[in-house]
Amino acid sequence: MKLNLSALDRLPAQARRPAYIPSQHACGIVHLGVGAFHRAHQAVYTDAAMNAGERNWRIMGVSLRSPSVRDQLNPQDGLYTVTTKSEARPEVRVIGAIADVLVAPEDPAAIIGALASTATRIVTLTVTEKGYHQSAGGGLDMNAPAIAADLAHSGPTTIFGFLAAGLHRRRQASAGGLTLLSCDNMADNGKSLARSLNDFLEQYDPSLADWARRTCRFPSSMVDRIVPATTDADRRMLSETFGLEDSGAVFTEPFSQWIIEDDFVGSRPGWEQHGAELVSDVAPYETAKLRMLNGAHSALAYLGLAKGLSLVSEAIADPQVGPLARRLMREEAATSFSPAPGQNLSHYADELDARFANPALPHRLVQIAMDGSQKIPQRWLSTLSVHQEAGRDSPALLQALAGWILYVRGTSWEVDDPMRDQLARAWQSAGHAGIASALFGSNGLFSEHWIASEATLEHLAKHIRTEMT
Ligand code: CS2
Repeated sequence: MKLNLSALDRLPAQARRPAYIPSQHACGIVHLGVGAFHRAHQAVYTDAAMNAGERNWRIMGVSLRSPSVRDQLNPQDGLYTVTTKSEARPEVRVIGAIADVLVAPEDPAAIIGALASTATRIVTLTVTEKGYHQSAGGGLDMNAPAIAADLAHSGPTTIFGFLAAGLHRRRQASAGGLTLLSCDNMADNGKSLARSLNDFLEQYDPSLADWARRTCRFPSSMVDRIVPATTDADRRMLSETFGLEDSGAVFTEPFSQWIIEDDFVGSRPGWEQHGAELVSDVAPYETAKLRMLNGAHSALAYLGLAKGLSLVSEAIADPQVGPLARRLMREEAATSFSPAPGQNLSHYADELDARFANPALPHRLVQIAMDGSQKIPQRWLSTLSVHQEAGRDSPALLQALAGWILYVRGTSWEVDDPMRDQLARAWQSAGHAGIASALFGSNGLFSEHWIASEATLEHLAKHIRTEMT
């Protein structure tokens, strides 16, 4: 059965469906970056709020580049399923929270209109690290071609161009400010977004920058749910087991966590009634997640791929890679910051171990390996810099870092990374003896994030030499 509004009443009994009539709800949220992660995370919390009787919080989804999610969801009236997979039987839930998907290059005016609408109170974002165009020193990279083009008003393509045009219209219409809620895996994601948007607006229209500072809020949030890219085999399973044809299906683990800084302009869905936590300071949770979960994930990816493995569950079971990732989490990441009162990092590490091992969730290492240059600063380099300052060694992290350096050489595989060309040039000019220093020495490409000591550079160079000979 093809999933759409008219099929809702005839769905198989095991599939949970919205307790509200989706088409009777207006949108209150615009989401930028409507990929699988958003659909398995924030949209599920919002759907739960509407199931519980809250009204008019549907989501206007925006794809910044590709039309594929629009092509999957719009013919299904925005409906899609989230299937949780563990060793138990998969559970299927139909989500009605997404009203429509707009594709930025096709209809920028519709997106600006949605951002400017008085019904919109919250903009959530999952645009991945590179979508923020951050400069190495923090703040917005004004030299990025897409940012320069948006500042030249050549038609928005970046989140900043769209937000600026939307906020401009809101100010004109006295529609009030927005809550801009970043849900990406970056340290201090709310503050980073606020700072970069402010940098952009100062160039775009300084009076709008001032207006946005006064009227908008930028809460930080920590988001956590492992959502592998959907495969044809997943869709087949859904159709064979549940009789459902769903082009927009997403598959995930039972675990889900969302910790949000309680700093909103106006109303919001009661997400905390449905598992989210509203706190005054997200930092310890965000740090734990980035350094432990994401830090271990990236280590599993580069070291696992080097051994010819493909999945996270295989890498965590590997006799060398698995123990290294555990040491990285427990001995290096968990000891690099102070947890919040009651935050149990050892328990968190145990949970992560079990989540990585979930055999029902084939999570591909190449999915994690992409965009490493944007990920390793907050996943590894901040931890390395804390320990280096305290005179402590970080052998597991250094081995992972050597694994990444070797990976970005890209000899027989495609490196999917916005810094791919710079990394390739660094390898060409520095060679294996000098690459560690070209990246992490005092004039290295990553020196704004971390400058390795001489001893560490030698240690890295030795690892690289050993692996290459
Ligand atoms: C992963 C994350 O792809 C990656 O880099 O580390 O997407 C990870 O699965 C999520 O952050 C889990 O919440």
